[in-house]
Amino acid sequence: MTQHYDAIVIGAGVSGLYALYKLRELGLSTRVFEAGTDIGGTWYWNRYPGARFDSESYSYQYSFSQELIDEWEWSEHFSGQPEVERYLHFVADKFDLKRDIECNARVATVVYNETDKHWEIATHNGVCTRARYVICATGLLSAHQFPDYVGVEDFAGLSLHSARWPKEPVDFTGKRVGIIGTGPTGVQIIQTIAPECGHLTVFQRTANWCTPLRNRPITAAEQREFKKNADEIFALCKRTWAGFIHEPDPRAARDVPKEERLARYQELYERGGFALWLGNYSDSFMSQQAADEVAEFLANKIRERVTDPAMAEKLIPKHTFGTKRCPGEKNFYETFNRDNVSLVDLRETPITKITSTGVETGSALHELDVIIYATGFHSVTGELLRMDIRGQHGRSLQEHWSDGPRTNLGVQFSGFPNLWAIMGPHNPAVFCNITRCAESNVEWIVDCIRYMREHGFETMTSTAEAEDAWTRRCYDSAQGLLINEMQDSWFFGSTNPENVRGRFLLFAGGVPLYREIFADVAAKGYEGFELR
Ligand code: NA7
Repeated sequence: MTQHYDAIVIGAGVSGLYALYKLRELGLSTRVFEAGTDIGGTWYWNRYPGARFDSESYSYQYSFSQELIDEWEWSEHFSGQPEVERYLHFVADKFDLKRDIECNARVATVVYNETDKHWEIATHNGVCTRARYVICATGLLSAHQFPDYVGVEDFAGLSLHSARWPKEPVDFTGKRVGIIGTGPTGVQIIQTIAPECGHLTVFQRTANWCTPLRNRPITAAEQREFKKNADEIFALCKRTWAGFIHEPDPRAARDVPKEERLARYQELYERGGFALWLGNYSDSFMSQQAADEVAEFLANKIRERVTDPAMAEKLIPKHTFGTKRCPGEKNFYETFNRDNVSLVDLRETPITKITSTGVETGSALHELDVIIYATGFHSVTGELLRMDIRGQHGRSLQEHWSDGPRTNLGVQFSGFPNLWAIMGPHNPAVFCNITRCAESNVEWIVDCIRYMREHGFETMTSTAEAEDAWTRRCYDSAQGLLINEMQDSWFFGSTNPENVRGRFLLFAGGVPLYREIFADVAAKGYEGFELR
């Protein structure tokens, strides 16, 4: 039997939970479908050892309810996955959200019925619904990927992907463990499990510029401060380019004496989190010279911390500082001083295949009991393209995006009326503190729906022209930034299986500008969108 709702939300992570809350406020009957066996999205799936925030906990939390802020106590400056998951359950329980969420329900098809202007949504487990509005809250980094090495299926030991980590703890004691991938996830896992493993072999294709996280417990006095100043913290996040608490020095690095610059790098290095990445000088993302100086500063730190000079050189990245998100580390570099840790540089000796007993690189076979894949995601578009979404004239999203994703403001696609994406392609996630961006997207989308209902419009869809203009604007937004020269990253979908790679998938104009554009479009009666 087909159930009818006003709105369907796909995904019960940070974005989906808030979308449900806001749609309910509007009085809409809403159903949320979630593929996991429970809510939490990213924080449900990524339960690997060492998983934690790279945003300060109090800057990542929801801002919409003072009561929620008052009632919840974060225990650490960068809380770990178990606590974040508990927080999302606390939110869902507090606002009684779970009664409208169906877990274990991965959406398979989302098909537009032009006759009655409704969407028909079916899950893999056979639930069929119809709704006027669909909101995809499927996340940017949800569609996890195994590498396409020959033999991945053949390994006889335990294979784990970081984004599908089992709920039961994995015991590494005395085991020969191999990990492929040294992005933010790989770094968190490596530094956490190394002391436990019999031997840990790290297979590194690209070293990353890691900065110290400096996590620590939140003291009672800090707790009181954060609660009292919550509004100021959120206001600060609204002002900054990336929605974080880190504000760069407004001067260009070249206008500051070298000694003062080096002292600032040291101070930011001590401060932790993304301070060195985001709180540097105003030209950090544009000036090669400024980025190279920070890189040299960090390279020297690595040389100081890693005792074997040859190992240190392998751990020093070769790409420009700041062009990828910086993994937050704690004793990551010291991990490579341990006797039970070895590093295989895949640029020197690439993996040739995975065998039943381990990983083969060139002529060497690394025998293993466990292989951990921290190899990332089909980024940004992955989860949207895994569903079969068909808009007007039966046109699929796959067809619509055959030359790379096209969106209007990152939230709508022309030919797909009343379907919105939160944190879809072309949003500012390149530098974003996710909840800050998710909240503003949800609020804007729900305001669209409110506007439509108040003004008697049945459908809203982006015009093709506005979509083309926004898509071009996203490509242009990366021009002049150093990130544009670093196409080997998830910002460009470098490991995505689509035909088209190397398209910048995000908006690099910053979070404040993004919010201004949204406000402007709404103030002009949703310019660039067709309301019928
Ligand atoms: P990332 O940042 O996409 O990192 C994936 C890592 O896996 C990276 O080191 C990749 O190396 C490596 N990788 C991917 N495919 C392969 C193959 N085939 N062989 C060897 N190594 C491979 O994902 P994360 O999960 O670490 O982090 C994602 C985001 O989560 C991060 O930005 C934070 O915001 C939180 P490569 O660099 O491609 O050479």
